[in-house]
Amino acid sequence: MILFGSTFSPFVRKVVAFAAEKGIDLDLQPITLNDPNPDFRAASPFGKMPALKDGDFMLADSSAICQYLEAKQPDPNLIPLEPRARGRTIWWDEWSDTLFFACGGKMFFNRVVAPRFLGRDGDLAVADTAECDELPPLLDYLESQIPKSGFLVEDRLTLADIAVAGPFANLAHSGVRIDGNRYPKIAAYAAGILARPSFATAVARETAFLERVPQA
Ligand SMILES: N[C@@H](CCC(=O)N[C@@H](CS)C(=O)NCC(=O)O)C(=O)O
Repeated sequence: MILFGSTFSPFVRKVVAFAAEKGIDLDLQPITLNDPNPDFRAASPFGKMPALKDGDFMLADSSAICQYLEAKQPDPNLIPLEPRARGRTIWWDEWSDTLFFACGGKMFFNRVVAPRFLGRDGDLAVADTAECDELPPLLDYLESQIPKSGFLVEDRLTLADIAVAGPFANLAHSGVRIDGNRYPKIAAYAAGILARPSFATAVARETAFLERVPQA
């Protein structure tokens, strides 16, 4: 199976980690923003990463791809079957893809993507407002929701944790440090999930890449 994308995208990183936790081999083919690669364009009609090609089957969108992989290879189960747990898992996936990304994406785009990848200035005021005003309510909510087990749903790893913890790598790349005094659960939670081998390799590669790419 081919996955088009870059793990700098939290959506791509989510699929890479999800597949790794299931033991599914993905051939990650690097894609940049607005990439004209025809196979990628065929798999992702609106040009967004990630996109999957499995033989003659193509699919875009990280959540759709995770659902596809889960149906294709049910073990180990990462999207619970019990109705409430499943609903909560989809809630967290959605929370991360919409609310969390709407905030974190402003920091990552303006502090990293624009200056480091696109060679132009980002809007640092937008990034700063996101960090100071938009991030705290999201973190306050997450801090209130993390159970003692360290997993958001069913006290075991699910798509919820993969979706929610992954973007903390983007926050780190954007220079955001989680205050362990204010957010002790989040600090431990994000560090623990991102230390899993399913995330650690990609995140280490991203960090090493950023160290080599100069600021604009
Ligand atoms: N809901 C989609 C979002 C995908 C997405 O927005 N990806 C971004 C990168 S983080 C992208 O490809 N942006 C390129 C563009 O909008 O042209 C998913 O879960 O995969």
